[in-house]
Amino acid sequence: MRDPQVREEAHASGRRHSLSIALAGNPNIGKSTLFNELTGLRQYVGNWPGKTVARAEGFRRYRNEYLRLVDLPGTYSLLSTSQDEVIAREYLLSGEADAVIAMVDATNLERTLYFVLQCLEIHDRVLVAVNMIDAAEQGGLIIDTAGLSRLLGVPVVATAAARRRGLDELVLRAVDLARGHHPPPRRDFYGPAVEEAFRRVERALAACGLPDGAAEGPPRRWLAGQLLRGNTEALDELDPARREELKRESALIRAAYQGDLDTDLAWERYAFAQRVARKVVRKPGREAPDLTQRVDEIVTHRWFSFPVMLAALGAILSITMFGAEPLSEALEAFFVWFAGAAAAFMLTVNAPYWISGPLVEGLIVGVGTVIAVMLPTMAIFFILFALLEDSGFIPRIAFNMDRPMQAVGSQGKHCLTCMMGYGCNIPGVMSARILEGNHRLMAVITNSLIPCNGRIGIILPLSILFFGVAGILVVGALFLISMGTVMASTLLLSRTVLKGRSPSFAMELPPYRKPQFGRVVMRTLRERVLHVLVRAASVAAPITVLIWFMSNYPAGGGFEHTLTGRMSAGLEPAGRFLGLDGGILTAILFAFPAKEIVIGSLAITNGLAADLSGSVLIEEVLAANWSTLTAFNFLLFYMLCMPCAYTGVMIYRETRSARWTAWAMLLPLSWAVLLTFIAHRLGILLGLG
Ligand SMILES: Nc1nc2c(ncn2[C@@H]2O[C@H](COP(=O)(O)OP(=O)(O)OP(=O)(O)O)[C@@H](O)[C@H]2O)c(=O)[nH]1
Ligand SMILES: [Mg+2]
Repeated sequence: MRDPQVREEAHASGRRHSLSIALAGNPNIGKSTLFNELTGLRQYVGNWPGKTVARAEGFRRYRNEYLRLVDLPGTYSLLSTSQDEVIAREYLLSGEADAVIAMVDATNLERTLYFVLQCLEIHDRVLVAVNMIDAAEQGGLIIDTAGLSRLLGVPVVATAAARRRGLDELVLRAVDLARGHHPPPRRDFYGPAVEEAFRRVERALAACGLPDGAAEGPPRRWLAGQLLRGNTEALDELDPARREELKRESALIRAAYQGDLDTDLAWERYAFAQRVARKVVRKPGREAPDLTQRVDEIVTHRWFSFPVMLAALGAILSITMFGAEPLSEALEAFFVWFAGAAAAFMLTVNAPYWISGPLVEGLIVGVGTVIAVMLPTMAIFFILFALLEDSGFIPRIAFNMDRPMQAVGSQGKHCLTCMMGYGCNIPGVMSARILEGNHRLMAVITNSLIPCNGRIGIILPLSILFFGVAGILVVGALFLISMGTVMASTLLLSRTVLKGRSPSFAMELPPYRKPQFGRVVMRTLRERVLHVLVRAASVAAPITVLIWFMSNYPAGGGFEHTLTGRMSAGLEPAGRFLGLDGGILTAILFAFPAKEIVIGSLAITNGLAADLSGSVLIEEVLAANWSTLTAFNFLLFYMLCMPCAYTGVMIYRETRSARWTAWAMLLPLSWAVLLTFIAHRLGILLGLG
């Protein structure tokens, strides 16, 4: 049985979980997929490295116990310094985990095994899951798991997390291991000279009375490795006399080593992983031609890559637009009927206006427009986006963008954080943890320039409404403008307040995989589409009702005398300056808590509230009142102007700095004002106004 009932049960029974099991491994290896399968929770999953950036916990019942499973961020090495990787290391060092499931990729054992060897040094109870065994079998690979277990001295289980294969055995073995039913793993991966250095440091540690083992802290072997690298931070908690002695001793051992110890440590471990992988992986028969390589020759080609990316964007937008129209019309017809029926019902029961007004005109029309306008386009767009993501195309975008991003002072991985932003800016901002130093701040500050699903859900249908088929070009242009502002802002930041070098990086391109259609559709509907609808109900509904009151009271004096009327009048000059009007700016301001409510608030600031139950939906009113230039100005300004309030809070949490939060709020606003003003002036010059 799985989380979340189990979590409640565990609390209710007053019994704490009895065992903690951590999931660790390289990025994009299937840790979160496994975690989700075991706990029933919904950690973000996709075919690109660096999605999980914080620790997640979930529960699962196993016989009479509660297992706590911990999904860790992916990491290539336990010695790196980016925040997501530090989180993984510190958790493994904390000794909280009773067992660690270290995952390797069956299709790429040699490279992913390197990390497992580090796990063996940092923890006493490690179990190896050879994941993606299905993909390995498809490629004709045979993995000798028993041999691997013998060579590493730890239990090994073959799994296909995405297909739920091998999971029962994995849990069984992990529980067994967590209870301590296994000798410590082998750790002698190095050549004789390095092993001798290790022995000497370990002897010195033992002489100082440092215990060995997970319960009392990290294994001696791990501490010895740190000291041999000249890293003495691990000793910080010791008393000064012992610390100094150990520092002296390890410095002597380092100095006595003949050769480059740092290089040998890394290289010999790698060579061991290579030897093991070669012994346990067999590939009978002829090498099949590598599809990933062939496709990548075009997709990551120096010149073809950009047309390919543009074509992918164009294809997504076209399918979305043509597919969404009939669905949208059907939903609209339903809400028109529903609002009419509700209004008629209110009349028959003689409901007073202060009840029927907010309920029908505020709630039903507000929420109805959100659903009718946004649902169809959003569902199609995000299903297509997720299919592309599951296939492995997204990291290629980051790879192709690496050169242009370096030219403006950042790097390709910055684009991965932007891809997260297309879903929602909150995880977008958090995902900047995959970067370090200035690059991380640049990614945090620029993320809200990327339209999230709330905004995309508005931009797509309004573009169709105003520009018809040419809407595809308008949305394409808006996406390119948004990416352009990200790059220009990064350039600006890297030349001014965020000068200085950030560490370089390596990025891995996972193999292309056939997307799992059913899973992707379900996941997208649940996590992206339902998310917006739930927000429409929980945030948008109360706010539209509040705005309704602000726009209708004090009653009797006309719209100009209501609070909304006054705000619109106050913002009118600013609105005119940008080719908009005060009502539009007020509606955008109302959408600060949640971007998706802008349509509902436009309905109200357009003075529709009073006779809306007669039921013209806002789209028709806008189509009649706005010129195409006003529509474009609105889309541009609304897309860029600012993140939602929640994202603002998240930016502050991630940066812990009022200064960077202010940058992240004001930079988008400045772009919005500048570019909308230019678009408006150009539009007038071209006679579109
Ligand atoms: N074929 C196959 N694909 C899998 C398997 N397990 C996971 N995947 C796919 O591998 C990709 C990465 O899975 P995730 O669970 O997001 O990987 P992760 O290790 O959590 O990645 P990070 O959080 O980025 O470190 C997804 O596209 C999964 O659908 C498996 O057993 N077989
Ligand atoms: Mg993950």
